[in-house]
Amino acid sequence: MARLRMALVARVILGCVLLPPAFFFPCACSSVLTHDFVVQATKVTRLCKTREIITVNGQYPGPTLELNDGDTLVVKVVNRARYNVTIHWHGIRQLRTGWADGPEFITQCPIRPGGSYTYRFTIQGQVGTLWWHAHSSWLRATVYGALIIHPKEGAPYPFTKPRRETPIMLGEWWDANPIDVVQEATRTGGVPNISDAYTINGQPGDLYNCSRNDTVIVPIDVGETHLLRVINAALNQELFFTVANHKFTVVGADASYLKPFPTSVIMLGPGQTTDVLISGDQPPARYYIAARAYQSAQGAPFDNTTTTAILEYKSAPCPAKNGPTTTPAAPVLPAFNDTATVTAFTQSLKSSGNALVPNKIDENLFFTVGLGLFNCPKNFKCQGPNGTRFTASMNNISFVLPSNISVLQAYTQGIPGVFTADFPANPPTQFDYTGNVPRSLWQPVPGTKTYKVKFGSSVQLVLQGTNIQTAENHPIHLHGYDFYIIAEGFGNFNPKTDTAKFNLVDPPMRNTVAVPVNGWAVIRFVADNPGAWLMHCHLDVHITWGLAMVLIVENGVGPSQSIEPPPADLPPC
Ligand SMILES: *[C@@H]1O[C@H](CO)[C@@H](O)[C@H](O)[C@H]1NC(C)=O
Ligand SMILES: *[C@@H]1O[C@H](CO)[C@@H](O)[C@H](O)[C@H]1NC(C)=O
Ligand SMILES: *[C@@H]1O[C@H](CO)[C@@H](O)[C@H](O)[C@H]1NC(C)=O
Ligand SMILES: *[C@@H]1O[C@H](CO)[C@@H](O)[C@H](O)[C@H]1NC(C)=O
Ligand SMILES: *[C@@H]1O[C@H](CO)[C@@H](O)[C@H](O)[C@H]1NC(C)=O
Ligand SMILES: *[C@@H]1O[C@H](CO)[C@@H](O)[C@H](O)[C@H]1NC(C)=O
Ligand SMILES: *[C@@H]1O[C@H](CO)[C@@H](O)[C@H](O)[C@H]1NC(C)=O
Ligand SMILES: *[C@@H]1O[C@H](CO)[C@@H](O)[C@H](O)[C@H]1NC(C)=O
Ligand SMILES: *[C@@H]1O[C@H](CO)[C@@H](O)[C@H](O)[C@H]1NC(C)=O
Ligand SMILES: [Cu+2]
Repeated sequence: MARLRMALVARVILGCVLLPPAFFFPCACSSVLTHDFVVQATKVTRLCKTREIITVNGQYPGPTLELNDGDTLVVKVVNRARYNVTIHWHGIRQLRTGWADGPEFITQCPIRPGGSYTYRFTIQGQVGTLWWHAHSSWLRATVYGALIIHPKEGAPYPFTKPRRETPIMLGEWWDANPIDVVQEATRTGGVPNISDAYTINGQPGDLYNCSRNDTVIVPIDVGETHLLRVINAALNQELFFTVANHKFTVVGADASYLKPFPTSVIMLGPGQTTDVLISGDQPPARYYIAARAYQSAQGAPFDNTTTTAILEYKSAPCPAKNGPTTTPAAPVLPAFNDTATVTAFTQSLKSSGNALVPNKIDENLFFTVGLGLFNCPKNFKCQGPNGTRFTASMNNISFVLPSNISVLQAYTQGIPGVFTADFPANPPTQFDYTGNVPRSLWQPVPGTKTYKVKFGSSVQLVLQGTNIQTAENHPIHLHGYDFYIIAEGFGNFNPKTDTAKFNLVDPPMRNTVAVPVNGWAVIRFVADNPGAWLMHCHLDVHITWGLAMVLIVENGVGPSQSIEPPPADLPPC
């Protein structure tokens, strides 16, 4: 998938004076790009079976959107499927355009079958790899695509310009309808069925039945540099990613540049992206590109398969190319539970530019994140441990989505009874979060609770994993914001000693932080974007169980610090 401006794109130049090349200078011209997304049922064949899946425009993965920083994207989504749907533009700041963010019942009601909605927003100061995906039930299993932001016209990358670029979307495939899988789990209270395959750009690759003929081939030439834009679009699994015999230079993550560093393996939680350079510095041949699980929850079932694509040197001798006789060079992946490799990788991430870390804190927050168990309703048989139902929570609140209006509509229109503004700033009970937690603390309280902050507040948030039921690495995503990750560690966060570990100089900026298993992470950001912003675990099984909350950021002074009025075609509830 090379740089491909889509046929559907209408590029309208706004306010840009075209000068002859001799006068060329980086111009701040911006464009409006319009796309049509038709959500529809599409037949595809994977793992020897033909299934009907939900796609955008019949494509799986969906269309890659490419634009420049400063451009405006206008996407008309038409729902021709039988499910409610919304689309989320993962990592886009959505400054003052929260109505276009997408999570159902948070910023909008879903687009019902037969309905449509036009998402309209401007990229402001973001460059790199993001993606878009459905944010309604588990539709994002197949409804997703890459969203690539190039620097403003004429502005350079802070690294050698790669000869080629390829989005690498890691996905997860069920030999079943993913909506049936989540509905079954919701009914029984048990763990949803694990997936049957991982995929690279929609294809499982050579190691699965009936897949070999469609394995994705990524070309490279001797001596050239290739930018791989790796995106973890899997539903429920953190993944290791590597290329046999090659080293990566990591240059960005979640559309923020990083100080380049070498590594042979990266780990991405669902929602995260990582930009890596790879050089054609090996003997011309074929090499496996591969991904498989990083599974931090001990004893939990997981999909233990490996997806592959092939890095193929264009100058490789012919028989190497199509002959089934030559197997590509084998990749080396860490063990599924190799947390030490994950920690070493995470600690290598540093901002490349000037990090403007807030250091006067207005809101000092501490949220626990983890699992739990609900007692089974009477006269019902639940399939969680000892006849319970699985659940999850932040600060002991298991989030419940509103069902008849969005939080943002209820907030801006002052409609009572939809949510409460009493999400606790600190855990309601202090306990040894990562120790042996007494069973009496395992059952959270369901609720639609939000936490409200003033426009412009500097926020510090400690995300503390818990050992309730099972400790696990949780990829926590905050909508509408990028944040600095100033420290991470294992065990309980200690405000007396752990502040010494804070990196206020060059911490990485991301939109999703993988909170270490049985550990903690500290993030900081300035609440400069008014709206209602979902914060949640990006393992969909955990958001289904309630591992979420909503941060409400109030309007500041005047229109430039206030959320825009809702678009006229915002879907009715
Ligand atoms: C989940 O797995 C069980 C056991 O293999 C199977 O019986 C059931 O049909 C699966 N559910 C779905 C929705 O595929
Ligand atoms: C491939 O098919 C064979 C024979 O049907 C089966 O035994 C095996 O489990 C399948 N492998 C995978 C990875 O699905
Ligand atoms: C793969 O391609 C070969 C050669 O074209 C063909 O004989 C074979 O049937 C294909 N296999 C599958 C599973 O489609
Ligand atoms: C995962 O699969 C590999 C073989 O591919 C096997 O050696 C390993 O034991 C499996 N691990 C688990 C935890 O199932
Ligand atoms: C990883 O799992 C294996 C069993 O599959 C176990 O022997 C090993 O101790 C585990 N390693 C860690 C670091 O937990
Ligand atoms: C389930 O019950 C057994 C026996 O009473 C107990 O040992 C175990 O800890 C319980 N597990 C959970 C998750 O409550
Ligand atoms: C919407 O749902 C809330 C509870 O979730 C309820 O209090 C309210 O009355 C409902 N409003 C309408 C218009 O149905
Ligand atoms: C969560 O709240 C419930 C209900 O008040 C309580 O039983 C439980 O102990 C609390 N757990 C924690 C971790 O605060
Ligand atoms: C679809 O969305 C509407 C609200 O817009 C809601 O009332 C309905 O229950 C949803 N349908 C499903 C299947 O979730
Ligand atoms: Cu989680």
